[in-house]
Amino acid sequence: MNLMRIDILTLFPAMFFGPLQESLLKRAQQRGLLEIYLHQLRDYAWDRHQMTDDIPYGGGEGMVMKPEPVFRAVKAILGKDEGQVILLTPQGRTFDQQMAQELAPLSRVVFICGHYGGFDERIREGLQPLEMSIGDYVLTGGELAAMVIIDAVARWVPGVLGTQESAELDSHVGGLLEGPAYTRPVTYAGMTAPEVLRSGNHAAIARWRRDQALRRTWQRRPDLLEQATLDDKDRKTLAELGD
Ligand code: 6GU
Repeated sequence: MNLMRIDILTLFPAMFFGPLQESLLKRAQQRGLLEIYLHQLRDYAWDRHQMTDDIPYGGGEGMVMKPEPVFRAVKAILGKDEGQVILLTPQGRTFDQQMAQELAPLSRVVFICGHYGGFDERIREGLQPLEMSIGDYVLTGGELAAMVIIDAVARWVPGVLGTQESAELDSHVGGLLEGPAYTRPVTYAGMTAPEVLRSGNHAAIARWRRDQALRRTWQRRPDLLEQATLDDKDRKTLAELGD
């Protein structure tokens, strides 16, 4: 079985309490598929004031995360074990679905969340972490980014999703957005669910869904079509959309 152990180093462990203890991530931990440990970075700051940040050499705005507490913490967390260290920073590689699937098979990951004006550069030199961002906007710290990444990765740890949920069919998997979905009743407020979905013709349903996914992607995220795997029928659908 592929158990994933995640350690999170942060000044604000309480930020994680809600998201990690509900829904899918809660169930994954209860089933033993995922182990998540929170570590208070301040516990590894040994000076009298337990300082984790300090003013930047050369002057300027913002405080810089000090190296010693981070190195001590990572050493204590990993011991002799191997683990992928991930540094959350707006300067990192932008996280996407492919990265989520690549991280899922790892057995140990350590997330380092920073605040203030960034990390002392020696943290990068010494730990050689993977640096990750979740998008082109600035957050107050790495915590929310770590939660987003953990959630997206956990869905790909075998056994985490139930049979009701299928990771493969979701938006962004296979490079397309999902098309529209319907449930009962057949007609609501004069709007009727498509006949084909109620036809029982599985081949026709699959083709309709594929065409709708192509249409939605073409309308909303045409950039994704350049990377998507398309066959001749898909290209025919797209050609008709362009007419
Ligand atoms: Cl990982 N950190 C911060 N502070 N802001 C971000 C981010 C990370 N990703 C996007 N914005």
